[in-house]
Amino acid sequence: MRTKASALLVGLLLPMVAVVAPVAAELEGDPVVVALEHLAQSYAPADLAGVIVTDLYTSDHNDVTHVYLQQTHDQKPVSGAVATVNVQDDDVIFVGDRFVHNVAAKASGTQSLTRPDAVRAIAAAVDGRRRDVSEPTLVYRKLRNDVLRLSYNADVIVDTHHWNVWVDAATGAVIDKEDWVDHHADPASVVARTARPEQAQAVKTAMGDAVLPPQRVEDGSSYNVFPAPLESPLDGDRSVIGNPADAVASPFGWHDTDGAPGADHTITRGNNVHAYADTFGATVATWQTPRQPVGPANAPDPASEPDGGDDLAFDFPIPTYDASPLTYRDAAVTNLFFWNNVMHDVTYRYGFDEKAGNFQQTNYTGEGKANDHVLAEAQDGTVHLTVAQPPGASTPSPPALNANFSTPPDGGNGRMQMYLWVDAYRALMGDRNRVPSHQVRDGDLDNGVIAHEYGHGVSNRLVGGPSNVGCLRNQAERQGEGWSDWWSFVLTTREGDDGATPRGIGNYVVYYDEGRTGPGIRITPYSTDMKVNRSTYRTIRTAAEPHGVGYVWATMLWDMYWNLVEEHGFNPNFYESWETGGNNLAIQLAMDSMKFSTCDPGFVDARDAILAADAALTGNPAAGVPGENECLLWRTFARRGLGFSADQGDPYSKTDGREGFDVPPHCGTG
Ligand SMILES: [Ca+2]
Ligand SMILES: [Ca+2]
Ligand SMILES: [Ca+2]
Ligand SMILES: [Zn+2]
Repeated sequence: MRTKASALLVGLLLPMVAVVAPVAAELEGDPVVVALEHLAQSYAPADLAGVIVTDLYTSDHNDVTHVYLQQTHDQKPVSGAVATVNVQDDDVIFVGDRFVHNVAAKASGTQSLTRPDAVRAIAAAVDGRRRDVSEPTLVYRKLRNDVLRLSYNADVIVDTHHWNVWVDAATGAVIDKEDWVDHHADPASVVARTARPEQAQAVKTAMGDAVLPPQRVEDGSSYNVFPAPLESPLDGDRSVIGNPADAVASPFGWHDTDGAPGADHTITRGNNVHAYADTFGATVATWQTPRQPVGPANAPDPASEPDGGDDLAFDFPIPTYDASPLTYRDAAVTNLFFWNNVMHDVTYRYGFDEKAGNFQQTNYTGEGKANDHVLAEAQDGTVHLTVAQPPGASTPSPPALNANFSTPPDGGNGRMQMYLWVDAYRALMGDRNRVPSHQVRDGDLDNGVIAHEYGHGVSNRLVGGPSNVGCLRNQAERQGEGWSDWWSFVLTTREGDDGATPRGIGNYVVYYDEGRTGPGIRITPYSTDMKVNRSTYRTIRTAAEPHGVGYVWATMLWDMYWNLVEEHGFNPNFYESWETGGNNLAIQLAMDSMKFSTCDPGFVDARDAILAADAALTGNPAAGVPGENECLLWRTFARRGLGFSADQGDPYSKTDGREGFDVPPHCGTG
């Protein structure tokens, strides 16, 4: 049964009486009341007085209402003290909470700084300019050991970072900061080995195999791109794809913004993404023909939004990959536009829709916050002028070889920055035998990298609710990089593939020309074969944060994907519903579990959220009916040490966990 929270409660400070007094008849079954009554079993009334509902929505496919709550003290939010309560059929089916007991006793600090003082301190904390700092707000920041400190909080964009900073309201000392930008690569975890391009053994995918939505918008548009399931140019050639917009997720096509039939843009811009080149300081792109900066950073270069004309025909040449990517800029922007839209449409199908806080300029349903389509910046040159020399001549600035995604709260534009990749990884890793290729490769042509970056937007908006994008930031066990690597694979898997065949991340941009089976930039390639990828839960103890830790999580997700495929079959069309294939089911469980999850999940928390998602989808938790895939999921996680008796310890520590290779007794011996 669908329940709707009363508008009165949402967004207001909830009086204590709502929790402790007998519930008025008209509020019975209200998910917020159900959630607070549940928390009242563990928390004193004083700790729940003034709780704020930060987000609340109901997922259509499983009828679960997700209630995201924040503690307050003295009418100020307690940053980090949040709870996720999932309600189905008037019952609480899964809870993750980071609330604090005895808030009043743990809160401390005074406000002696003025706001201008706070702005100065926040700017100084990140070497930023004062004018770039947002209006500071007073909050209590939850620290380790549940110390709550009165702080000024604001965000500020500096270079490739979008910092969210807390400074002590009395002294201006930095208390905490987190970056809303997720970066693709972590040079320290890179191993390098490569072949010359002419030795490539590309896994060519036959044209005509492109994966397209089952219902499409017939707007006449066409794009010359690397379509799914191609991961990169190493997999095959481009082809012209017509009418690719999903009629469910993008009902007015990819160039609409007003919700009325007819394109509102003929350039690479629409409701889901605005793609353009941002080569500020574009000497990066070619050492043969140095260029002058062509405009401000984080804005379109002049004439860099390719125009498809009234026919919406986006067919631009790539004369050769050996020349500067500037020579195929329009083709690169087109591929970037296409894949951002694909990610929008696919994730929409699985519940990252308007009310769940997705990225759209206009919300056609009126739910969720709008005006936050992705700004996709191709051949981004903001910070890496230092690679403007022949590759190998000197060590380039590592940020050049990267990509990133900035995720502000719902209502703020996502920003995807795709950089150029000179052939320098091997040099960076100290491999003296590598003769660098003289290519410069463009991340805009690597669909896996684009999917990875967009995946950060999805996970950051889903975990903890759309208003809270800080739930995959601070804990040492954070899974964000894992969720993102996994996206690179689930949209590029083909009929006949299997989980044992190694797959690397980012093979194209780091010049592993054997293609998708190359080692990639993580600790090992991904594989369900324990001889290829032997990682288990304890691997995170020594793995780098965040990419190495994420690699372990993606390893488990990849196992889950293939075990579900083995059980339920493979559907090449990843747009179709969770009932049509094990891979579709894997995507659904992944998406649902992020909505279910506690803020700052450890690995056990994240595992439990997946189990709960399966129960809500295929079982009936309120009636005690388990999920159909419960034991399959337990066996999957148990094989990698995240079984029944695994203990994560503190999610903020990656060294205190204990492995468990067992399954619950009712699942047999594993
Ligand atoms: Ca930029
Ligand atoms: Ca939004
Ligand atoms: Ca731990
Ligand atoms: Zn990443």
